Amino acid sequence: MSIETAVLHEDKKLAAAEYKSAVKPIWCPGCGDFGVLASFYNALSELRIDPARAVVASGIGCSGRFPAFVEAYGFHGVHGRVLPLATGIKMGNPDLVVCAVGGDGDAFSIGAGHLPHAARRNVDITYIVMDNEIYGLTKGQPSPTSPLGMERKASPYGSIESPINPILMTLAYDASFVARGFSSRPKEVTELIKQGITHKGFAFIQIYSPCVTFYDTYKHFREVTAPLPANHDPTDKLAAIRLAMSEESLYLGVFYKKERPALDELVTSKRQIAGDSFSLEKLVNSYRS
Ligand SMILES: Cc1ncc(C[n+]2csc(CCOP(=O)(O)OP(=O)(O)O)c2C)c(N)n1
Ligand code: SF4
Repeated sequence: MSIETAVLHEDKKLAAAEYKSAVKPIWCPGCGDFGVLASFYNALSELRIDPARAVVASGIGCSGRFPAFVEAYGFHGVHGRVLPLATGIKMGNPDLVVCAVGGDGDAFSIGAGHLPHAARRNVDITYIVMDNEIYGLTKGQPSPTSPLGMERKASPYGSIESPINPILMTLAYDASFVARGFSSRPKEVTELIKQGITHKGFAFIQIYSPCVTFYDTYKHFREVTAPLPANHDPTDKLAAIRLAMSEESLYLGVFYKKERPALDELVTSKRQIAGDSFSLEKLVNSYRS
């Protein structure tokens, strides 16, 4: 997005700590979501985002508590509906920086039907999925990204359902920015979030964020993740697909990035052609009458 309308005036900059709200996270000590939250504060600080011009929306889950911990506007919505919510916020006020956050259950189970549409419409939001490969809040049921054979209390014989590949899926949906990070690599995650926020269009970022209480995968992800090859060209979609399918490593970095008009730009240009002026005030008043 052009974030000009959401940046602090002149040379003003807030420290990362100033994006912390007064609400203290109640996540279990060691939860991967902490790493994502710290990176998020850093990204907002480095981009000099005005907290009064930023909105963080979420669905339900441990990760869904995220907006409460950020000094910005927040909306903790219902399970699986963060993308329609964030789309409405962005289209109602395109000048805002809008981020959607949540877990793999929220994103790929109950909310999965919304993902292709947000991607194909190229809604100018950044969608951060904290993927712990399990339902944390409801105490450890398998999620769509749980690996085959994952044995927990709710899957005593091991998970028997093939996991989805979120990167492959969003590439197929034509998301215009597709990236993956790991919560234990906060500098990289900060960089990905910054790139997602400044990308004009739908930015999808999957971040491995282990659930220490129900499925501690820190060691596993340290072993199996690797940076994308240095010569990867993120405009090459077929290369991105091949890397997303790799069985050698789970690659981290920007798989794909393409510039194409975002939904708010298309709507604005259609309105201009039709001579239809838009303002948030007019929209709100239309519901009052
Ligand atoms: C309509 C509806 N169905 C089911 C639930 C129960 N529920 C709450 S959170 C959740 C899944 C949480 O997993 P995930 O989205 O991966 O987030 P995490 O807690 O792991 O961060 C479920 C099934 C609900 N709140 N609402
Ligand atoms: S249950 Fe898991 S996902 Fe939820 S706060 Fe605890 S460690 Fe994090």
